[in-house]
Amino acid sequence: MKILIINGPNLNLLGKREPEIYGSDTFEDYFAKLQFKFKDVELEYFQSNIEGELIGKIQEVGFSYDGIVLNAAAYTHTSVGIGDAIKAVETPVIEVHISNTHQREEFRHVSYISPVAKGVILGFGLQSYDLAIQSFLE
Ligand code: CA2
Repeated sequence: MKILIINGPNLNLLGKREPEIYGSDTFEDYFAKLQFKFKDVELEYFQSNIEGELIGKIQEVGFSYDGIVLNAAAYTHTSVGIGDAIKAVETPVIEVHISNTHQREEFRHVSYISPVAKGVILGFGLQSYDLAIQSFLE
C-alpha cells in the first residue's frame, strides 16, 4: 500500500511557530513516528507553499498510489484548482486538518476539498494524519 501525505503552505513551520495552535512537534519528527508505526505502508511526504506544485503532485501520484492524505492548509479555503485536481484523479484523498477549523474564523469553515474528498478528519492535532492512514487500511 502506497500513501502520500501532502502538506500545503506554512506547514513547514510546524513546531517552530504558534505551538499553542499547532503543537510543538515538527512534521518531519512526526512523519518518522508514522513510518515506524505503519511499517507495512510505503509512506511518502511532500510539502509545498506553492499551489501549482500541490496540484502537480496530486496529478503525478493520482493514478498509481492507493491514497493521498492532504492538508491543503490555507488553500483549503480558496483553491478551486486543488479541488478540480482531486476530482480529476483516481486515488482517493482524505482531507485532514490539525485544528478544528469549525471552531475558528468563519473563512476557515469553507472547504473546496471536502466535497471531492473521500472523507475529512479534523481537530485531532497531528493524530489527524494517523487516523487518515488507518482509514485507508480498513
Ligand atoms: O488546522 C490545520 O491543519 C489547517 O489546515 C492549518 C492551516 C490553516 O490555514 C487552516 O485553516 C487549518 C495553517 C497552516 C499554518 O501552519 C503553521 C504552523 C506553524 C506555525 C505557523 C503556521
